[in-house]
Amino acid sequence: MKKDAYKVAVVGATGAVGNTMTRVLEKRDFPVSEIVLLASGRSTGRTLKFKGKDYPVHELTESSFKGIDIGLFSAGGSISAKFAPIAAQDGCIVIDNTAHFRMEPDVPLVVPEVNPDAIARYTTRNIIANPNCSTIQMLVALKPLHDAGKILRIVVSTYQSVSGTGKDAIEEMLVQSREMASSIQWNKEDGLDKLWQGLSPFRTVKTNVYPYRIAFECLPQIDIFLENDYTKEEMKMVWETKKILDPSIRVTATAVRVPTFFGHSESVNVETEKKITAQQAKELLSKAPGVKVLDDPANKVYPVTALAGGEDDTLVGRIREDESIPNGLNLWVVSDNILKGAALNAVQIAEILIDKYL
Ligand code: NAP
Ligand code: 3JM
Repeated sequence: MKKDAYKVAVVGATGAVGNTMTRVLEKRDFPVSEIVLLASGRSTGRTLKFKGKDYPVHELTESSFKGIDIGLFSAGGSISAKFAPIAAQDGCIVIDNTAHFRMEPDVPLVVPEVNPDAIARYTTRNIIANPNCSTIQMLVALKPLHDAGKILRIVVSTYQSVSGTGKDAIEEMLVQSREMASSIQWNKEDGLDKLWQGLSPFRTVKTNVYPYRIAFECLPQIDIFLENDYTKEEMKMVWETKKILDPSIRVTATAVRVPTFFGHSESVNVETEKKITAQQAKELLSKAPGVKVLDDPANKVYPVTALAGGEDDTLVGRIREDESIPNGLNLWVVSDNILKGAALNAVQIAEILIDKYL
């Protein structure tokens, strides 16, 4: 049903992703006739702004989706598991940001720059899945290289910011950082043993969100451990890449949480069937949709999270040949995990949906 404007529900509207979805709908002037902001009962009574007006936050219930055209979900896997089918049954097309439906064969899993045509298959379930943030930015960067030289294998390590875990994690990192920075009295004239002493009370701080302190630390665990001793976040990158880009690609991933606020960084190594030189890769990436190349080592130009925050494009730099194999490339890929990694990708899917399929 083509319309001039659509009734849109944002599920998890008070969260890091949901709130950004509302901002992206505004910024891109998505045709919204009515916005319905949904969250848990804890948020009842709050209001949020949309296009300069205050809107109440409603508690998500089974009757929230009557008359809603599009539902943007980001309130966690168990909420989507329960409420996305209810919404879909009521005729609402769900664009789901959680991992819950991603690998179901009859649910399209979409990165608009990579496989926009998959959206056509939304009709079976009325659900479209948004991939994991780390998968999205990696595939935006790898699609042009795969088209040019066929990627055989990917080895990726991620450096993921705390905003990917949500508001509680951002707060946990800030509280820990403030406490450490103010209580550790050390300057460069002091010996390192004094720094060790200052750090010592923080070696076993009590945490709520992460298993260990995240301030001034790197944690090689994102999401739960699976039977093969990989984390679920790592396996999401493997499974989702095969579903979106090419089932024959071999992928191995290590996902690490680092103490940055916004933006995920990735060291990506690919082996291709056909040789792609670093120069060719730079040219291909410069023309690729959704990519901005920042690569001028002589002038210290490369992507960092400070440049990626608030930016729609995925930044790619440090493009160089892997000298240990005949057909290999190394890249450094950085993107705003809340924007392209979640909210923007979901709204781009909604845009294609209404333009081409409704
Ligand atoms: P967040 O900042 O912690 O926000 C969680 C949101 O979910 C809040 O709006 C919260 O409402 C709502 N919520 C929690 N329990 C609820 C319930 N029982 N009923 C209704 N709403 C409920 O988390 P976030 O970073 O925005 O992430 C939210 C979800 O998005 C994640 O769990 C994940 O599944 C997905 N996500 C996907 C990606 C991606 O890569 N595509 C990236 C990040 C997150 P209250 O404020 O009322 O508690
Ligand atoms: C990113 O509570 C949950 O089930 C959500 C966990 C989560 C996910 C997920 O698995 O859906 C947090 C942050 C993701 C994701 O995008 O895969």
